[in-house]
Amino acid sequence: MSKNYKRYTISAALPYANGPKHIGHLAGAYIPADVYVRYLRLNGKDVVFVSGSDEHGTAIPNQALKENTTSRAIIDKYHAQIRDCFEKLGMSFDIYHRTSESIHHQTSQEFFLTLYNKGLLNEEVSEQYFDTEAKVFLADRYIVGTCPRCGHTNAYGDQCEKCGSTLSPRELIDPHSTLSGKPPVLRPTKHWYLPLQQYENWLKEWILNSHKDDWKTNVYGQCKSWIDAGLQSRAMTRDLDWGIKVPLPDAEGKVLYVWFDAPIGYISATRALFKELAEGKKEFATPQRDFGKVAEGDWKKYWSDEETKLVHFIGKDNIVFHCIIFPIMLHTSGEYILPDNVPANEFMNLEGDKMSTSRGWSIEMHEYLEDFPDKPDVLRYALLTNLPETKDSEFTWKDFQAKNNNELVAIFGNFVNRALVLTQKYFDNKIPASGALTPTDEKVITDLKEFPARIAASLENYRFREATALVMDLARLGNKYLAETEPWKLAKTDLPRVGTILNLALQISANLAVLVEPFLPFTSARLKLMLNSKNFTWQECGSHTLLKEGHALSEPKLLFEKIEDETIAGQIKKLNAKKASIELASQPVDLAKPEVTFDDFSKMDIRIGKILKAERVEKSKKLLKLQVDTGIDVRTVMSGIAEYFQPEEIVGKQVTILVNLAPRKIMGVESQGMILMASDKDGSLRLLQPSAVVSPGSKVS
Ligand code: B3M
Ligand code: ZN
Repeated sequence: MSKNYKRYTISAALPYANGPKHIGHLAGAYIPADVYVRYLRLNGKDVVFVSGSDEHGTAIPNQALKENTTSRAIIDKYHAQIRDCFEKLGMSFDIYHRTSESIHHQTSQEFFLTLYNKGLLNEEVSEQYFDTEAKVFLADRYIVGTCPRCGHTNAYGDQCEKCGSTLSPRELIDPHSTLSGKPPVLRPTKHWYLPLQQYENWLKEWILNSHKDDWKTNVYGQCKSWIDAGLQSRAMTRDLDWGIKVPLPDAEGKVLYVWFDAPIGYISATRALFKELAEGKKEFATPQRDFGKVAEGDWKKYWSDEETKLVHFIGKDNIVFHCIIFPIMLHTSGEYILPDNVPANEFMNLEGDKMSTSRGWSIEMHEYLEDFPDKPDVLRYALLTNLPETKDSEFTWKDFQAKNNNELVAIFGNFVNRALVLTQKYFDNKIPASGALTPTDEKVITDLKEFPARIAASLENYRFREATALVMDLARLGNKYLAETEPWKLAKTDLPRVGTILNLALQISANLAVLVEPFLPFTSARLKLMLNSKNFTWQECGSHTLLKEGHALSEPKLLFEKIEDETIAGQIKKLNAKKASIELASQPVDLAKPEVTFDDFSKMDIRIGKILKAERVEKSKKLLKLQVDTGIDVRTVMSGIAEYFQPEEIVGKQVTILVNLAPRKIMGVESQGMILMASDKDGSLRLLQPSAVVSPGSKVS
């Protein structure tokens, strides 16, 4: 199965530019993809790494509606945000493209026409919901109604968020349009369908037979259940005013289905990359070996030549599109290669719950970077050691702290720092000579030799957690070697022996600097700087003679720093607060009460008073007994605010009071008025106070 490929095309899913992306997205697709690509480059492979923003589909106009702006403004805003975060986290894309670019529109339309001209798309007319007032066909998300399964009255045309069922708009009871609020009507509309079922046999051969052993079981299993359940025709076009126009004369108001154009985005990104390379407007993300002069048309080799290995990195919710629909498109077009592998990951949960931006239970990339701007590698490490490779995994802040403090600081950082500091102290910061080797040294040298191949084997099989653990094992080997040989104790008696030990420790450090690069690129760069070492390749690693005797080192600095308990507690608090505030904001407010006349209103005598005294009421959790100076008199008011205020904190405060409310007895005490309060959606109460102190008895009108 494992073929020797001449070049590589590696893609990472195109995130929708409709909002920020969280660390679960990173763990799903981007970090594994980046590690893989960096590893290939270190091995001198010819590779292009593409990704970019997915800027079509209903997700974009949906968000524009929410933010009260245009689709264009949404994609510009989130494209820039996501691209910048990726860059700060070290994602080494050769190009981070956009599906709104004209070269992408052109590539997608050409692709559509290729299939159309071959007669592979079926034109079908079906009935779809139409909003007669807004004069548009409604995307599933724009239709709400009652869920036929659970009775939830606000279910969407594609999904009920209460019970989680997948729905189709026609199943909704009492549907209405979110645009006009009116019930939509069914209207015939024409679309172009890809008959997936016609390719079942081909898919069975290609996936179920040929990739049984090399695709991950979670990916293979999902494909198998789709194929076994029987495939259906799927419309490749939509009635929408946002997207890529269907390139046919009779297709007014129709655009390509977002899942038709988005994966083509990988192709158009590659095209754009080579165009810019050829024009000298761009360079590869990392200096490439000499693959000759680049021409604009070279992109084709990365998509058509059988000697190119195509790998798609995605999260599990994208499997069907990358393993079934897009491959059928590639196959039937007759022009493209197929993915060799689609190593999709499962999901990463967060602190015991599903990660979700909309529910506020997430750590967004930009949030992490704001709080830990100098720690991109710590996040990479915490995610890498915890990737949802075979099943869902979980991110916790405590684990993040432990990975940093117990592994990055205590093992990796500690080892490298000891080697460097001792060399500075005893050998003028130059690589000391290596003398006679002991059996301990020999054993370490033998172990060291095996690491590059062991790490490579894990990476070739998309086992990134295992590969990350191996790199840490190499640091552990070094740490243990120093602990056993204790060079700091020998300095007085046997300096040459100390030199031999440090020489080997520094050779391990030099290996680490290279082998850790795919995983922790920023750390690798800093370590290389301290070691003053050149860019060794993967093949050169494993050697214990990378750095020559007398080679001068630079000033040692700490690679990692401890993360304190307070920092972690602060993050957990922040996460809970974000969720609570989103929950509160999403609760509906009560509708307005029936209209009143001005006369009705002016019957109420509302004044500003001052609380003179406040005391708890025996046997009541809710009540405080207040003495209020109303300006007119001093009176007793029983107020239900004891759960929100301590008596001592409100004495002296100004309050708003209805003074002509008929008195009534509460818990045996006559209450002579009512303190007005703001009650939030969760029922919590706050005092209403004038914006500056006014004299008691001031009227409110
Ligand atoms: N934009 C869905 C997602 O962000 C979709 C991926 C497209 S990959 C071609 O998960
Ligand atoms: Zn439901």
